[in-house]
Amino acid sequence: MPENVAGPADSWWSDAVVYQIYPRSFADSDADGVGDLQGIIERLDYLAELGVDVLWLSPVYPSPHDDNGYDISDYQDIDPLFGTLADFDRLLAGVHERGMKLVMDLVVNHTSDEHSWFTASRDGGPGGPRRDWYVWRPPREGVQPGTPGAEPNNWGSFFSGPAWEYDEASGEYYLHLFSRKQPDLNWDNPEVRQAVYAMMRWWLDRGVDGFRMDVINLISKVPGLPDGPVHGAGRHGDGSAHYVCGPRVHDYLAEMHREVFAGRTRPLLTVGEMPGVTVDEARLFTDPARREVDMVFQFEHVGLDQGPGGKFDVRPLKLTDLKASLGRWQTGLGERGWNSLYFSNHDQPRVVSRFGDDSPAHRDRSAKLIATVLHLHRGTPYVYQGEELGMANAPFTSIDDFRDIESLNHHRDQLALGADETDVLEGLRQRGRDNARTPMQWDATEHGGFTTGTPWIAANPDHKHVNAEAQLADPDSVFHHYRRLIGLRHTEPAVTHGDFSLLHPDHERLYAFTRHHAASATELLVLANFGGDELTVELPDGWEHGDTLVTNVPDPSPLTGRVTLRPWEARVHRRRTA
Ligand code: TEU
Repeated sequence: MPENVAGPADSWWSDAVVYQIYPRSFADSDADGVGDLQGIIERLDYLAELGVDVLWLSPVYPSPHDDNGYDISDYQDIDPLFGTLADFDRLLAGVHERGMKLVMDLVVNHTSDEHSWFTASRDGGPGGPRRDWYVWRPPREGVQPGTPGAEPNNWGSFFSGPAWEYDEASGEYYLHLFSRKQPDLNWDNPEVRQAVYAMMRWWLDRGVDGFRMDVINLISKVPGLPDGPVHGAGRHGDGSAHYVCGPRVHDYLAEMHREVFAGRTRPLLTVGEMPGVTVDEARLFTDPARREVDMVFQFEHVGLDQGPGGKFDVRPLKLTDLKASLGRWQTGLGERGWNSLYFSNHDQPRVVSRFGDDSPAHRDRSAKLIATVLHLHRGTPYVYQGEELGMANAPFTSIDDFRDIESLNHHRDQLALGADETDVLEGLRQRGRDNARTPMQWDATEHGGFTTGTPWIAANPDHKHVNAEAQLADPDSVFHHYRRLIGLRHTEPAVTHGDFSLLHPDHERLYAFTRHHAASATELLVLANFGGDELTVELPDGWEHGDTLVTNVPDPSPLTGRVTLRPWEARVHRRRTA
């Protein structure tokens, strides 16, 4: 590590915990059925009690909400649905008063098609102003424009269908990796980059503490935009090799760092959401000497329980796969890189339903186990709203229960291809993003105390017994388990700095690893029984004198040579190594 660059483990965020708020579903203060900034302000003391250090706010900018705000029509204002800039300033002040920081969601791979940049680009036609701010291309030679197959290449969108939309007025197509209302910006155009940097500086000057950068590794596309391979029966090609971690992405992030962050002395956080990023690439992105981003959100571990048909082709998780994947990232980023640690966010199903057991018998204990395993890894943990309560997937029954464009488009396209609706709905029920977007469950009243109006999406009926009010009052709740884990990260150096070693990698139920921190002569041992039956484990030598830091059962068996773990039991032990 060069002298003048602190290593990741010495940075302020290395022992921080980030809490993600999806404002639309967090707390509604004006009874319109949608969460808002005032609702968040009223819940800041709850977040301070949990002990988190940073809040990450999903987008609250003006938007047509085609993708729930990830389609931005004005980067420097607040959507009236959520409040005003004055409300935002009050929220920021409230966050800072409580010693927390706030990072914004930066969505600049694409804008909304209602952003003034895009309307100027589209309406000005070829050669018009801002035309080159987006990716416009003529139809494929020899095919009738506007008909299937006339798109400039065969790329599919993340949200089903082609990644191109035809503009009849100009006879050209524009690229959209996501919805047709999310046109991709042309990052090869320096005017685009400078406009983004100016906007980012504006938010930093307003006092925000950094950014979570949406699909930031997709901003550089391979020149020529070549076709991708077609997998299976799909008509569209997989263009990912031509835009995931594209040719100039490192140049652009280094330029962004110089133009936006260099010279700012207060602590800031940048995290790049990077679908498809590999460990080797992440080491480059997060190496402090390269001054690109502080950490990345990678997707390897949340793609292990799907088949070749993609995220809705649900397959059972093999724990050995999860252990191998997270272990690869623990050791692969080494001393110079840094991990974001997450299982949940607004795009993922509820982790207690996915990796745990959300039945009444095992829900709380499996939720605590999952949290223990994640928070004892090396990296910065992210808690997604409601995860700290063990909120579970919702009992969606029909397509009318869903709101997410990804799910609605998938349902429409699969049925058009002749798929069985029962199968399609089962995939959506298990993996749909709406599972994470049902209202935050504050109490047992109607709609979980989220709103006194009609919520934009139905609250999970289990809010009657799974809610913040009940858990704040119960010292053995999932909430207080998360609070203890977060507290441990703030007090136990081995949690942040300890070297990671996986134990029993081939065991199909046991998740066990150590964290050794020579500087504090401490070693931690994490044992987790990922299953509904008892499990007996041979302890490594020398742990009989260790102490117990964390447990999710009232009376863990003694630390002798063999330990019996109850169903979904997790424990953390500590011993001195010198
Ligand atoms: O997500 C990008 C992304 O990789 C996920 O959307 C995932 O690919 C998708 O859920 C398909 O499985 C970011 C945001 O987190 C997401 O909410 C937005 O929809 C997307 O970008 C476009 O902005």
